Amino acid sequence: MSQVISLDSILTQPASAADMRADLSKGGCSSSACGSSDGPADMPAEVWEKIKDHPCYSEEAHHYFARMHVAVAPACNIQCNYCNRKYDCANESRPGVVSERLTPEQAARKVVAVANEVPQLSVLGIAGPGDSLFDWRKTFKTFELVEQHLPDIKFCISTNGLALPDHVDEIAKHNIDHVTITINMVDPEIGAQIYPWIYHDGRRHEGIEASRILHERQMLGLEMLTARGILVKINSVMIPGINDQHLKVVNAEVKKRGAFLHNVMPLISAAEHGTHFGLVGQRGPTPMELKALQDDLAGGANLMRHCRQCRADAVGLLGEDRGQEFTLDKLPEDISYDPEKRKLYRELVEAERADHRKATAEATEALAHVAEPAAAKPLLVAVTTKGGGRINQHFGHAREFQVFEVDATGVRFIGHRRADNYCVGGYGEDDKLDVIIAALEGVSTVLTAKIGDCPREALEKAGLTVSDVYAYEYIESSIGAYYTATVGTVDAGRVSA
Ligand code: CLF
Ligand code: SF4
Repeated sequence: MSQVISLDSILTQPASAADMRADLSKGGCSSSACGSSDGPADMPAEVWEKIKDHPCYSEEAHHYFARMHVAVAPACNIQCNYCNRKYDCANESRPGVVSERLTPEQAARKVVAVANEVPQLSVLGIAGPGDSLFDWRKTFKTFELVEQHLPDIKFCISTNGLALPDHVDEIAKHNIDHVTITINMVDPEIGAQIYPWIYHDGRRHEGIEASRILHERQMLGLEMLTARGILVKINSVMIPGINDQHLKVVNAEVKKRGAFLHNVMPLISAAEHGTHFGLVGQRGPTPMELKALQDDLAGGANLMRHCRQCRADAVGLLGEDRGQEFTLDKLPEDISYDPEKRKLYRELVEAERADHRKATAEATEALAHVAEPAAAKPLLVAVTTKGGGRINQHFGHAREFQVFEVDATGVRFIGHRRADNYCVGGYGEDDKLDVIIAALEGVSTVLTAKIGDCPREALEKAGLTVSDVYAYEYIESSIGAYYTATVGTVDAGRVSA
């Protein structure tokens, strides 16, 4: 077992650079692995350079780097059936969440304040609360102000794509290397079930005509961006019975046009959100339905599986929510940027990542020698983590589980399970455990840093294996070691399909 070295020391202490280095040298960082599907060996160096610190574009980076969103662009030019205009753009935010609206000047001040306090911050995203490119003046003004203060932050935007072809030059001018387009269909007949209207060329369009225009503009915008080498991620909302099977066609079409990643997100729909889909009872997919579709998409455009459907005012690592620490009323009067802590954090992360990758490679090599029974199915293993790629979170503090698939070919990250997606009833402790057990459908094992006797017994009674012997180890090598030690002995009743 390795000792914990932790980037935690940087993140939790107002330590001097010298203190941080001393802490690192005490280290003892050892093995385990990173489950990143694509690393520096899988792509041209210039592409890796663009994504290596982007928590959404690199699965590996999401263990170490944070993003923040600023809500500067309130206007929108379309209507999605999963959106309620009272809240923020549901194409890039959890539905039903409203953020603090900011002017570009307020946003720039907030970004500097967050950069001083959160050394993991690597990306500033503008994703609404309406459409970042329909409200383009405020979006580009914000980037212009931020780039004067923070030369070492990446810019990212998310858009529905309708106005995109008009702004590709401006996107390139501001060095926005990452653009997300939400594309839910390439067939306007399906689109008509998702979009009741759009506003384009000075007038409102409805029905199939609206979806046809949206589709053509989305494809044109995608082609224009990829022609300039800008990395494009496609978000698609999976809506069972409407576009779930169709997303295979979407995946093929966006791959053909050079999309870098495809992120299939589950529809989150509830009557209290006041959306059309919520009110008519349109359900979202179950975790296993989402996984089945993602498995079907293997071999197409590369999939992003670690999206957390962020809050609209998200600040922090994906899945973490520090937005409330940085509301306007809490920002200091005088803010000037101090790059030192961020610089040091990046140096330490580089070393940690190299160690993590080495451990992953060793774990994969060890798995290749496992005497796996011929009929063995991959196992799904859930872990609790608060970042850094380690099993370093107490079960009782976990608001989500990261889920990995393991077999003799390796350990693969396949997604996360948020217990709160299932929170529809009262919340006694027992209710919470029931919710968690339901969220872990298909999972056979939970690896955690620590767990009390009561939840351990409840999970075991539900057929799950629970272990804390890999506490503070890297995730992937722990799962590899667990698999090597137990293959062939896991209860087939909880083995995933
Ligand atoms: Fe924000 Fe989106 Fe940029 Fe990331 S989020 S604008 S690409 S910096 Fe990321 Fe959040 Fe998923 Fe979006 S986890 S909802 S994919
Ligand atoms: Fe809502 Fe975003 Fe759709 Fe506009 S693009 S209607 S803000 S979900």
